[in-house]
Amino acid sequence: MTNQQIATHFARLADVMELRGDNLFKIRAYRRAAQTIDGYPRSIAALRDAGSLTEIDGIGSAIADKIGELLDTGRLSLLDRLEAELPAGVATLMQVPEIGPKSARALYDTLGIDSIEALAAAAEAGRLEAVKGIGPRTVQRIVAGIEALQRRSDRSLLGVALPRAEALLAALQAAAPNTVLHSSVAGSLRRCLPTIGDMDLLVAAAPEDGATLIATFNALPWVAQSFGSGERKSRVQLHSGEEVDLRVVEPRHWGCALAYFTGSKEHNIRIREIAQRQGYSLNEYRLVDSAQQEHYFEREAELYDVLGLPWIPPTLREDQGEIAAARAGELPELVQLSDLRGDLHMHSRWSDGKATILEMGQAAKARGYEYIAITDHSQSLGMTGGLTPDQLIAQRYEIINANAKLGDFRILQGAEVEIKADGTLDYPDEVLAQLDVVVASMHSGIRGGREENTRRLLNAIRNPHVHIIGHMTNRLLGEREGADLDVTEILRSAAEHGTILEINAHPKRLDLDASHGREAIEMGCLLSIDSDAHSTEGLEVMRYGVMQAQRAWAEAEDVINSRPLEELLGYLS
Ligand code: DGT
Ligand code: CA
Ligand code: CA
Ligand code: ZN
Repeated sequence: MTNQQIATHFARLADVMELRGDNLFKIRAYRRAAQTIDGYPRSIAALRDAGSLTEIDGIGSAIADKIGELLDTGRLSLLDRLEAELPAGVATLMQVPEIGPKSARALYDTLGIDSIEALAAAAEAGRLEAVKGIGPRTVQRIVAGIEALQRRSDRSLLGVALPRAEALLAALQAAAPNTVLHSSVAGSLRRCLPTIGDMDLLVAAAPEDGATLIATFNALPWVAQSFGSGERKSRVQLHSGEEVDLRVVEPRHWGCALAYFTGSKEHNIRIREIAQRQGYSLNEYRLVDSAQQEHYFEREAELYDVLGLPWIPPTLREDQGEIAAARAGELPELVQLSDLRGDLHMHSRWSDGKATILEMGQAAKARGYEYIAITDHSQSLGMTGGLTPDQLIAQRYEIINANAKLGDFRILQGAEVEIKADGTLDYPDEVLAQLDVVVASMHSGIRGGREENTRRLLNAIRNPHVHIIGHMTNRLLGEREGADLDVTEILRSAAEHGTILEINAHPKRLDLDASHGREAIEMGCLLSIDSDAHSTEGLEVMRYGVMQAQRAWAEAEDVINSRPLEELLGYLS
């Protein structure tokens, strides 16, 4: 059992006791223990074996005994008993991020709510405000919390799953040299969705190698358990939690199989209809014509070609008009990572970044960029070490010095200025006017209503000193809903004022999302794909931003940072 798992049990014990109205001192002691254990740098299990648990501050013999029980039996009998005494389901209310023990208790006592479903129904029926201490704002937060909980599902971030999948394929290739003839990620990974349900991997190998490859894959050290495998497929769970579907096909099946397993299902259905209309039948291995002749394709493009279509990039395969566009010869020429010449949103040690300005510049130059903007946080974001106007002046000197050392490369001075709750910006216009690049973002207070949030963004968009709106909704995938916004109104205003909209490439953000990005382009807005890096390694996430831009049908000309420096500066001024 990990320290974190032990801590979770004590935190839950404290919650349940609070829900019951138990002794406050005990509750506090359990909560403190949970915090201590969670943050403890060494293995609690090992300390217990060494008999030295009680040497830790805040862990007395009673708690040490409970840790022992947990480690031996995997359970806390006290917690089990107290939970059993509660009305069934009340404790589960606390899974909703906004609901603590007090509200859970009040919800049950007042309205008899004992499940997430009952909670959602009561919220919908407008009954929650009858509960003491719950006002309209809290209701909104509870509704958002329920949605977040339902969505928190088991999907993993593209930025986490894709590198893992790529490493798995490389490990398979290394473990079975000369056997893997082609390999690729498929499914939502290949279509680059922001979150991934399960990982689909596809490998081509000679028919006689299939079974060995499957066995080799199942024996890779990353694989925790197998849910069953055959000659040509395997479904496993990794130690890191993800589930993986591996398929092995013959090389001649590669084109059809890759197309089929890439999906989306909706895109596949449309493709199959097109095949049928031409008298073919199509499955994941081959195309059969009306004379029962079988056709195999080693490349995906050959399949599309037979159907009279150009190859459609996987990032477009969502049945969102890509087939009609392909037929009309109007597929976009999608922006590529190599089109980007710079990165206009990143942080240095001046606020909450880990690297110096010079280090960020060197790392960006090494990636082949021509320019970057350092956009540290503004003053009101205290916990990020946001800069005062005076600090901005001092920072300017450091940027000038770094530029002198970097030669043919340019660091621009920017800021990520907070759009405050009242819609004003965190620097006065005179300060903003001194900066090369102004990214305006909302971090705080996005739980205001739709109107308030929209008004804040519109104010920023109208400000002539603001160049870019950073991560428009401020969503955090799997953690937090984005702000409720009138997106169309915002995009219209951005187009009108020439304000650029960011696709933030951080794997947790990917904000704008693809549908907003596409709407923005259709309305005539420019995009900027930015890393929001807080370290030199943080620059690497750019590829996820490019993938989302592709999903938004963006071409290089839609993306401001694909332009050369002079052109960029011309636009910004
Ligand atoms: P996910 O895993 O939820 O992120 O989404 P996908 O798209 O990876 O879905 P998954 O893993 O269930 O299936 C992978 C691909 O296999 C899917 O994108 C298309 C193909 N596929 C799966 N089931 C069907 C089906 O019933 N019909 C068709 N036409 N294709 C399917
Ligand atoms: Ca999948
Ligand atoms: Ca799958
Ligand atoms: Zn930032």
